[in-house]
Amino acid sequence: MIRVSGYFRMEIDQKYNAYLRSVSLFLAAMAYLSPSCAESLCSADESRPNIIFLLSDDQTIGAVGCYGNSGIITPHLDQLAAEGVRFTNHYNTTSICMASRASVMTGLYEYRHGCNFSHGDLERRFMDQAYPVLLRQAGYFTGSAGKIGFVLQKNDFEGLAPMFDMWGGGPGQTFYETAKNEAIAKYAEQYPHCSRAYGAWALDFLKEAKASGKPFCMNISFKAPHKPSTPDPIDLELYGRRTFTPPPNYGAENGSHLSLQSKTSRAATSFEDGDWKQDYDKRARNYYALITGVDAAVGMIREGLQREGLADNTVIIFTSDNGYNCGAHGFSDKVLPYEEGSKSPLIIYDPRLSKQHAGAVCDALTGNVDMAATICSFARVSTPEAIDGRDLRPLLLDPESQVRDALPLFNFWGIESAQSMAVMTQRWKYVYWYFGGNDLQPTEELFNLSNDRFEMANRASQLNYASDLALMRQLYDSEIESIRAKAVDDHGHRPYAILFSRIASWDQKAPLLKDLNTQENEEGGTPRLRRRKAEATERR
Ligand SMILES: [Ca+2]
Repeated sequence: MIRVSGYFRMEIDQKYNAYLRSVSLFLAAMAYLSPSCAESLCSADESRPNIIFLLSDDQTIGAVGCYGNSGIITPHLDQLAAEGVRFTNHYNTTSICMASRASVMTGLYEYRHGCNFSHGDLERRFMDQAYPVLLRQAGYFTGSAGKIGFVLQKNDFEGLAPMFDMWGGGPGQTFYETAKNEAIAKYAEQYPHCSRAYGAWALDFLKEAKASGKPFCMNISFKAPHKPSTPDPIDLELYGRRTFTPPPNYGAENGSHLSLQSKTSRAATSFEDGDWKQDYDKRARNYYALITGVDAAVGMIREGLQREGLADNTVIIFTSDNGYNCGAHGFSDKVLPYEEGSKSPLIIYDPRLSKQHAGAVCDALTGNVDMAATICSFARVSTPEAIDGRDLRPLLLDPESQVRDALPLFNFWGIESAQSMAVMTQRWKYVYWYFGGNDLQPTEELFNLSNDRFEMANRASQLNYASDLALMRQLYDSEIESIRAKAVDDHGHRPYAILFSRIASWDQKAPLLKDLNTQENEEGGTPRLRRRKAEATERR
């Protein structure tokens, strides 16, 4: 008989317990993830849960209490995270409303669905494979309300409504005044500001969905906290004269190490005379109060679920379509690949999971393209082949695991000199600023996010990071090859396989820009003219 000392006995016990834990986790995962469990372990209802997808507009990851912001008031989102799983590395692969929303719907990167300001509207063939359409075909009762953010080709917004069982969507940017939004105007007397009015719409949806006898998928796209800075007075009052400490990378003095190209962006030029510089506290109060209004609607929805007896079988996903720079590095706005502009909160709550998963934090690399695959997985519906997004459900059971090694970030929009592509791993962010005109030189940036979350040191030219740089360049080049192979036709994304290339010369690139700016499009204007119009619309 082998005698085991106390220390080693303890180690063996720990290993055995870890083994038992891994076995039980594996069995739980099989039951949770496998379609076959529907018949064996789960009731029919539990196998196809209801799904609520909540999307805010322009909310950066730091603008929620549970993400470490002690100045903002978000009790319901904090509670949702305490009961669910909170993701800390969630990126919008194109960080602007229109393209991001199309990526959420389809699970495709922008260069594959082609939809963005100045690139064109969403083709119907892509919407026909969007997750709400697939779920409805599979027997789900579906609904959508709020700022949809894109239209179908031929300027067809009305074509979206018949794709849902219940519709509360509005065109363009929609309005904070409830009464101005036709689809929710009936709630205006009780809820004059739209965020709570969308909560009221949701309560009516829950009743209709319950009456249908089907599982449901409800999508609410809040207007808040997008500009203009006009929160519900009920929420603004909560902040009183509260003041805030800007983040350590706040202001242009903390952006001098960043590329000159980034300084030509709307995000840079609008900072100087914008609210985030002129009156940080006032702007933050308004921004946070708008999010507090969304939080109140989340509370209304969760109360409604309890009242209708639906809470135990309804998955809730909360995220945003893009981040917001909030003055970081001297940028307002979004679009840029830096952390504040591209990252959003992501919280997923599945009430069917055991309590041991409540409050888990997951650092895996996730993206807006993952929403469609994840929602389809919850509903046990197959996704179209070869979408870019991944199913995040395995991360709910094992937050330490990963669903990908790398994720690209794109900006195909706005002034040409500030467009860029980046690639992320969990540790590194590599950004390539391709623009070499106007006396600018193409620029590489490499940030070590494991110890520099505020991106204050560009490591690209430091010799001791050469191997990391080489690896990130490889990942970047491989995404260029994907653009070359997979970019959708007729949306102006194909030239970016050369424009964003690290290898092609500026002489090869410059004529492509000229083409982009002079080519007539089907609507009779040049892309540049359309872009200016789109910028004007987006600024509202
Ligand atoms: Ca947005």
